[in-house]
Amino acid sequence: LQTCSAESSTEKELTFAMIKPDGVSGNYTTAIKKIISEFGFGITNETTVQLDEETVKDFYTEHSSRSFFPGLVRYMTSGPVLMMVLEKANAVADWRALIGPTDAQTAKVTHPHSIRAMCGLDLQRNCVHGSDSPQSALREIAFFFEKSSLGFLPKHDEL
Ligand code: IDP
Repeated sequence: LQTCSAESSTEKELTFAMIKPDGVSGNYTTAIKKIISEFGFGITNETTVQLDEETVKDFYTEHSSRSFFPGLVRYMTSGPVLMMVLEKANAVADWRALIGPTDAQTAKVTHPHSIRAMCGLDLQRNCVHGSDSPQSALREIAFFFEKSSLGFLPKHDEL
């Protein structure tokens, strides 16, 4: 009789990734997807959407009292974004490591091979998003995608 295996680091994990408006309009989607595949992530779901103000305010609610919040909302609604659910062992930490620090200018110095160093512009326009913990990943995936028998379906309007 086989016992249930305990959770191990080889178990697959999901994370939520997004190519932000500057990444999409700067035509970085293909390059970023190539990196995603090269590093062994599967893309289980993806959808391109134009986010509205209300959705962005909800998504970034933890930052609502910060002075950069209005600018963040303007930036995130400035054009379409590509949202993806990524899957692999250690997906959350590995995707965060791959995107690099929040400030793209810092990334260019300290993490020159990171995605934000490659395509980000500054502290705000940093080209990509990644969940910061497994808990955030589940919350963010549930925020944007609906569970269905077919997997996840986008909750927000597809372009
Ligand atoms: P993260 O995206 O690296 O997890 P957070 O601190 O969660 O960073 O911030 C969310 C997003 O808000 C950042 O990715 C960036 O676009 C923007 N942001 C964060 N801090 C600042 C700031 O000080 N000025 C302008 N924009 C900021």
